[in-house]
Amino acid sequence: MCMPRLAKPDMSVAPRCAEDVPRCVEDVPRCVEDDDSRGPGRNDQVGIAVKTRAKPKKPSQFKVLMLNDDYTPMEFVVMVLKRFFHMDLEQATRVMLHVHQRGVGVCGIFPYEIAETKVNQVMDFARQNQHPLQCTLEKA
Ligand code: TYC
Repeated sequence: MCMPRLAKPDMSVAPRCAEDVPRCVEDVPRCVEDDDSRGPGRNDQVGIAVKTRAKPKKPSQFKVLMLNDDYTPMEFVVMVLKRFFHMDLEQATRVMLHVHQRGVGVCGIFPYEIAETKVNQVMDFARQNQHPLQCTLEKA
């Protein structure tokens, strides 16, 4: 028997990410017994699920941006790019010089929570080392 309005999502398939988790009754497959109509013509069929869930949305992507300043040493920026964005020396040097010359550059593109974590890690590390390096995120 189907539980009206408290129907549970199918747990046999693990959600790929938080975006895939049903948030409301409308996201959950309904069965015909959820129909509130009573009396003649009532549909007595049991256990036929009607899937109404919309297509799961892809999580939005965010650019992590590094900003130039006049005081943070170039070597420190290169170290940050290697440590938090897994760049090799050549890549990190290229991105650092791009930021130095153009004012801003992209360190990577990630889902929101990862991008936010990277920004916090960079800002914390810069602060601990008394450098004014700034890092921010922007919707890709
Ligand atoms: N402009 C800095 C200097 O001349 C170097 C630098 C590069 C600083 C990139 C920040 O995001 C930055 N020492």
